[in-house]
Amino acid sequence: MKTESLEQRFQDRIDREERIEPKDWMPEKYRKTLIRQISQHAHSEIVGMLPEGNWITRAPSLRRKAALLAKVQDEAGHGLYLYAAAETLGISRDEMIEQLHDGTAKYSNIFNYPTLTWADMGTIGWLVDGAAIMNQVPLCRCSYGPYARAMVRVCKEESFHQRQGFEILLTLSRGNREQREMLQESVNRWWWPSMMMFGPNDADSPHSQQSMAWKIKRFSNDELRQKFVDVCVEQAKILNVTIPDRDLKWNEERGHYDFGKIDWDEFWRVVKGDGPCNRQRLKARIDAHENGAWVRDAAMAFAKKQSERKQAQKIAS
Ligand code: BYC
Repeated sequence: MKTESLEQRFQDRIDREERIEPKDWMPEKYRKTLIRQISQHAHSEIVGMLPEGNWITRAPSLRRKAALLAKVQDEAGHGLYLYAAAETLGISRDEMIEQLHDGTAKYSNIFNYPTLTWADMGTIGWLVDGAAIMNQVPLCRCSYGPYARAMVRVCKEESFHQRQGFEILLTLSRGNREQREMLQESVNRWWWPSMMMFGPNDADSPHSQQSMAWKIKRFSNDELRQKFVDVCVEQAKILNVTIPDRDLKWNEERGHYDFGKIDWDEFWRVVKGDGPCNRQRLKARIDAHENGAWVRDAAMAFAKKQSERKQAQKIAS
């Protein structure tokens, strides 16, 4: 009875658009849902550095290299804000990393595809960051304070990322035939995986209903996917590129573009670990973690020494 009224009071706070903060009472399921979503989001940022990292040494100019390097560093920063936001819910960074490495935590499907050409750096910015912004801007109004605040800065940086990607593609679209073909081929490979980033259709999304009631999610997976399609069709015209979907057409009645069927078998295969690069991505993360063990050990030893020195000074004075 007591729990029921606590839950009701919690829901009333959400309905009044009050922010929930780390020390406030919250249902266990709310805490778990947020840990799941925020940690998976953090993992996506960290794993998401790998496909682009592949092109830093091969960027076609110093200017392109500097921008790409800065973008990948931003992604590391996003991962760190998000891990810190998840830690406020009572899970440690070590536990989250372990869940990524042993495969119990997911990360975005999109980062299990290879980056085969320079055009992929542009397409990731345009479509992948574009999809990410569509999903993340509403998260700035998420009911959980630390997550919402982290998202404000993430979104500002993501919008720069999206523009730098679009500008790479715009340059290719004004280039020679080979460059224009490279652009089209890249968009052909990334379009459908980007559409999958929004998650399963609403009818097949087990978490959506509760997450919307708790105002963690403000729009459903399908609503965001539709907004993404509507925006991209117009941008594709500027790039003079064809979106690889024969069923894409304006629906006057709905006031939106209709689009073709998504291959959900492919989505689940990739999410469950059997995409083109899943093994390579996880191996790279695990290797980096193991190779960095000495840095963590040294930092811990230094912190211990500092605190012992402070303690000794206190006793002496
Ligand atoms: N990939 O009930 P649903 C970035 C899973 S990083 C893999 O709809 P929910 C960037 C889902 O986790 C972009 N798995 O779930 C970085 C669930 O499985 P579990 C990352 C997916 O949570 C570097 C199951 O399917 N963005 O921007 O209500 C460079 C059922 O789904 C995916 C975020 O993480 C997927 N795409 O809704 C460039 C944003 N979709 O957990 C760019 C924050 C679904 O029960 N997250 N699943 O095992 C969200 O907004 C929501 O978690 C989602 C899914 C919309 C993704």
